[in-house]
Amino acid sequence: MKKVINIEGMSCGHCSGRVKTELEGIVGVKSAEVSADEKKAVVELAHEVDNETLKEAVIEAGYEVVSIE
Ligand SMILES: [Cu+2]
Repeated sequence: MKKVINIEGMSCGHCSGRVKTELEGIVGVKSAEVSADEKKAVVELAHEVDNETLKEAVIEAGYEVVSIE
């Protein structure tokens, strides 16, 4: 299962690294591929993780969630 998170505010690899670390710290997230250029994160889930939890992790890293698909 995959979800795509559209994120505002990332400008470089340091930003995307912060988001990746936060997302991969969530139970149920197998991996997160984060791109500052594409302004998105693709998360691979082991089981359902609600959007609110994903959103909070991005906010914790210091960025804004535009939408989750
Ligand atoms: Cu940055």
